[in-house]
Amino acid sequence: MIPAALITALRGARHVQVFTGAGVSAESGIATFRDTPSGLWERYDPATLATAHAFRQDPALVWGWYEWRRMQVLLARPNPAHLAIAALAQRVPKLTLVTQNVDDLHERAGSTEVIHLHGSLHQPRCFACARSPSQPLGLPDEPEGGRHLEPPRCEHCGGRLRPGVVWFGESLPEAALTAAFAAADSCDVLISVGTSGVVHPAAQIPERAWRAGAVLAHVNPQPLGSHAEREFLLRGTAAQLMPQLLQ
Ligand code: BV8
Ligand code: ZN
Repeated sequence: MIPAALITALRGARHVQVFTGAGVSAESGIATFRDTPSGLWERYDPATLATAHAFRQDPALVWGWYEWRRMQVLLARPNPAHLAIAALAQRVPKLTLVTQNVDDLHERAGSTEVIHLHGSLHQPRCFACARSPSQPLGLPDEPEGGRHLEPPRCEHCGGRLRPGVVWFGESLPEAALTAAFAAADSCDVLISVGTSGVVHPAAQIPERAWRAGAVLAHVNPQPLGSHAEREFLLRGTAAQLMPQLLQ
């Protein structure tokens, strides 16, 4: 059930920011970072695989993990939460969508100008010269069993391609973070959907919006901490609750 005060705040909002994490794609079948996926990957902690160090140590293991994840995304479809966020953008004067996710499910649901703080699975680049391949990657080589896959080579310098994501210990794209913070400073309502709020600096965004006077809402089946005022905890899943915000 969505509190009436939140519906009223949404109806009167000039600028709404939606901030999503892995939980918004969970009901599309994409494993979140907290739930341990099946198979080989149960033995690996994403935080250790999602690093440049891991890629240097074992490029085939890391590339295979990302190709398995890319396969999951290619087979997945946007869920009602992605669709509701795209529809919300037609209902409010201005909507800024910021995601920590590296999938393209927001775009495939019809959202435009999606701010990707942590990059994308669909934009590999060379680990050595940082240039992108002229051709998009084909279908992953079915690594759902978690096979090691040798990364393709760069057509410019022969170096190994790496996933176009921001690894732990790497800086976020400056323009994306600046835009996300600027939206947090000026939005009237911020809706955070499916994020555990542990990954920095992205995790600062909701707090920053609250300090700037925004009304906050968190969509998550798990309990989260909250301020005494101007903050709503909507306990439930993204696909269940996000369509209700459109009422
Ligand atoms: C940097 C791309 C420094 C890769 C990712 C300050 C304090 C503490 C630590 C740090 C700090 N500053 C920096 C750090 C270190 C580190 C960090 O934050 N570590 C944490 C883990 C302690 N940060 C970094 O390294 C960042 N870089 O700061 O650089 C620097 C400075 C100068 C010069 C050089 C460097 C880079 C962070 C980016 C890492 N890359 N992704 C990839 O995807 O493989 S982050 C990765 O984690 C994903 O993006 C993912 O989104 C994110 C996990 O967060 P969530 O999205 O919240 O997902 P999670 O699984 O955790 O939670 C899911 C939630 O959904 C849960 O709450 C669950 O209850 C809920 N849920 C489940 N089902 C549903 C649902 N909700 C709704 N509906 C459902 N159905
Ligand atoms: Zn190269």
